[in-house]
Amino acid sequence: MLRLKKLKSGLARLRGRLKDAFKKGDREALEELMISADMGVEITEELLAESGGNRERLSEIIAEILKQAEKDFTFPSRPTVVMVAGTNGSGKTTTVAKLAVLWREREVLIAAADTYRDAAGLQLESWAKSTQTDLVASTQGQDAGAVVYDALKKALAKDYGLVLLDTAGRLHTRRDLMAEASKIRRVSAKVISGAPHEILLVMDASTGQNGLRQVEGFAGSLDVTGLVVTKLDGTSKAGVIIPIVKRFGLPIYFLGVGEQATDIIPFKAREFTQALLGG
Ligand SMILES: Nc1nc2c(ncn2[C@@H]2O[C@H](COP(=O)(O)OP(=O)(O)OP(=O)(O)O)[C@@H](O)[C@H]2O)c(=O)[nH]1
Ligand SMILES: [Mg+2]
Repeated sequence: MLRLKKLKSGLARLRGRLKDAFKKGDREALEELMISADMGVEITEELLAESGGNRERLSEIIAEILKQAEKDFTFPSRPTVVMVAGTNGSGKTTTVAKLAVLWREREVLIAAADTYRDAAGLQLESWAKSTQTDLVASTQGQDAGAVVYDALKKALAKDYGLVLLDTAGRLHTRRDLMAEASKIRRVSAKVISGAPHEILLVMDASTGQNGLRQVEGFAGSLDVTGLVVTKLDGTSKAGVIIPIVKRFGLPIYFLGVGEQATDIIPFKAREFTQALLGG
């Protein structure tokens, strides 16, 4: 449970300040902290009213909310195709590498479908090498759909169990790039019926409320099936998980807790609540 420690230490500062506020019974300070941790004004008010500012009670309520987002990841077919999407720098490529390591025994193929950013291919190649994962590489400017097509054909021919599609960072407001994301989906479905079986949206927790709006934008234009929330190893905005779960009702499959390939943990409501509030 080494990785859980990273989550706990990542949230230690916030947890410490919350603990102080509880200890002093300082409701105003507590309210301020919850809002500055990006739980949102409305939700903070609700949570405080419902819990009466009592730590155990608040902990129970938050764990209950977060429980809705707890879901085991399943692999409906061979190969299962997982598309990884999100805004620039949210941690997509790193998450692909982490998942490749986590699911190694499933026989993983990675597709470098980020053909937009210069050196994106190289970054993924270096991850593939260090994690010893097979990769369908690409060059900048290449059609992302074509890379996905090649990767899925290869996966079928060589009997891979899982294909991870790394995609370019994009804002949901960029029409051309969102169209590209849709194309990746269409191409996937053409090669393998039902693919991509999961579309994971990678969200950087440290972007807080801003990230929340991005989830909203993505979920509205791409059929996101679940979330990976990254950079929880050092953010004061981790409270944003609560409005995310309340508002979107999407599963949170994993949390990113560092830059290494093993820095990933499945999302567990109780563990997260404890890391946030102690107890
Ligand atoms: N601390 C920390 N850093 C992370 C985590 N996940 C990713 N990073 C870092 O965030 C930065 C961006 O990560 P990438 O994986 O390249 O992000 P991306 O979404 O693929 O970026 P683009 O492809 O440019 O959109 C890198 O410096 C990563 O090491 C995490 O869970 N914790
Ligand atoms: Mg990337």
